[in-house]
Amino acid sequence: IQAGSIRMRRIITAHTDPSAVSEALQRPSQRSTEQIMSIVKPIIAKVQADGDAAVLEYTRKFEKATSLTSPILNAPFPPELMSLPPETVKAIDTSFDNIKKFHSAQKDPGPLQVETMPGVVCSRFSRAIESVGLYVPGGTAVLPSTALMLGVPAMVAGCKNIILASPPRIDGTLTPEIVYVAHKVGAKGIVLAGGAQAVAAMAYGTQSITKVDKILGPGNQFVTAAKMLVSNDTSARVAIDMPAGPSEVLVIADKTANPAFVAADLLSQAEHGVDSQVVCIAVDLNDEAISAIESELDKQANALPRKDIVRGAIAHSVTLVVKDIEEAVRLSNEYAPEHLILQVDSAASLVDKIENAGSIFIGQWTPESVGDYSAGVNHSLPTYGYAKQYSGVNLASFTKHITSSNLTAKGLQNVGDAVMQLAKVEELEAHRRAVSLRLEYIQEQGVAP
Ligand code: HSO
Ligand code: ZN
Repeated sequence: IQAGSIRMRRIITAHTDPSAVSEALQRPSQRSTEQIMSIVKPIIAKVQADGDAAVLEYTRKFEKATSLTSPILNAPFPPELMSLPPETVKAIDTSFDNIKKFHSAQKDPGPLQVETMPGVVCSRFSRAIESVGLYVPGGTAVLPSTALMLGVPAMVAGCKNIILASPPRIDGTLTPEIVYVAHKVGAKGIVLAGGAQAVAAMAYGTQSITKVDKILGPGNQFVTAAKMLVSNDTSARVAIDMPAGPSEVLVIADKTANPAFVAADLLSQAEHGVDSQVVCIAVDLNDEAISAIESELDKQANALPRKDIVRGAIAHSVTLVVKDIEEAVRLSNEYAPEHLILQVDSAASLVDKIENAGSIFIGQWTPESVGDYSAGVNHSLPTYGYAKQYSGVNLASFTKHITSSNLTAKGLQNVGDAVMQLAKVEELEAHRRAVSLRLEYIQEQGVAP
């Protein structure tokens, strides 16, 4: 290995104890939740107590935006704040259209209705969550794509009040791309704050920021901790999308995979942050084939502007060499990656076997980047193994369901005995009588069938 070379650890599973393989698939440990919570709690309390003044104070302190005078930029947004080169406008518009198409197709086809017994009709239908707060992280990269991934489905769902939150730059402004996206999705305003203070402002509301019903969007550990705290506070009555951790990708590659493509995909995730993790599962590849991926990775990594970040991510990343595709799928399902890239022969036929993943990228012509930006799928996905129980952001994230029951007299006669008997078992007499007095009425008065 040459000095300065960037390469991942290599583990051949056939020669390794299974517990060591599982160990290699652990996510990099994060700062303890308790430690983070102790930093975040007082920030939330201060925003709750002092509102706008507290939000402004934190933004001045953390973003160094000392000239900022209001914690929110309200719509309509001045055109000069979203002036962009035409090629950027075109890219945002194309991505917006595709994300809109895919999320519009996720709408319920109409109320679901089932007659469970003659005269007993149950329905379910969805309604938009009225007010949502969309967190768009700042930090080492500007992420207008995240504004699209959250804003477009919120708009499609019909949320009446959409607000964004994003930390401003040092001069107090936002990147014009984010303002343009906010404008396109019909956002009412953009909270000029990041971190726990932005989350608290949207959860409780301030003098100038409306309280929201749900907060969505990725963020660092402080943002995640704040989201968890406010969603546990019944006085806030606010929901969150999911806990978020650092971004990650798992690539399954076999002999048919192009080493340059595999390396490029691993690096596109590694450049997100030093805490990102990338995993390559090499299916029955010989030494030469693995070395080809490794030298591509090293070569490409060293040519990247963010190579120092990449180096950090690669340091806790791993290549697992496995014997067959079944083993690859088993390990991938165990890891439950946020992104799963399949660069294998007949990749599409493998999808049926995937149980846990945020989003799958099928075949050699589908880099994760297309899903990150423009294909139409959402890039706000469960990380840190949460793909085992969470879906990524989708249209349903911005809606909730209402159910209804509608019975005829005949229906009540049909289901009444079951209800009365269970009410009796639970010793809830008022429940039983709500049925029995109606049944008696029907018996005495008769009703039209
Ligand atoms: N891969 C990131 C999303 C993103 N990539 C934003 C580029 N910009 C997490 O899914
Ligand atoms: Zn990405």
